[in-house]
Amino acid sequence: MNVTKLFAVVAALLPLAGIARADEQKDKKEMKDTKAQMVVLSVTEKGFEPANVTVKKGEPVMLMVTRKTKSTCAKEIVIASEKIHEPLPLDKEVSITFTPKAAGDVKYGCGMDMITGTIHVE
Ligand SMILES: [Cu+2]
Repeated sequence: MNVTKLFAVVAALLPLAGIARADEQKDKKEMKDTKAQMVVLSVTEKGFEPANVTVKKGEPVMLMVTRKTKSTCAKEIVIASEKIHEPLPLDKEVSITFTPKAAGDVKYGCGMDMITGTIHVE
């Protein structure tokens, strides 16, 4: 087989293999391209961890939240000021994005606001 033909076959197959992953990673890549601030949060028996994080205003924030325990009422995350209300399925990473517009504290919590955390925006 000549080299040109082999290259053509490989080039034709590569995108097919990449489609599923590309879709999955598209969001993360877009966020990276726009200088997203990635914040990794877990829900454990102790609550949201870390409960306090700091981000910069005016730049997109991507929260990657994974609930790691059944023993919690935080089966969802509510960020009232950003009108965000996301279910947190067990052991599944959920990504939430928003752009904090002003400096200050963005509070979030479980659906009943019993287990809480704070995103400091500066
Ligand atoms: Cu709760």
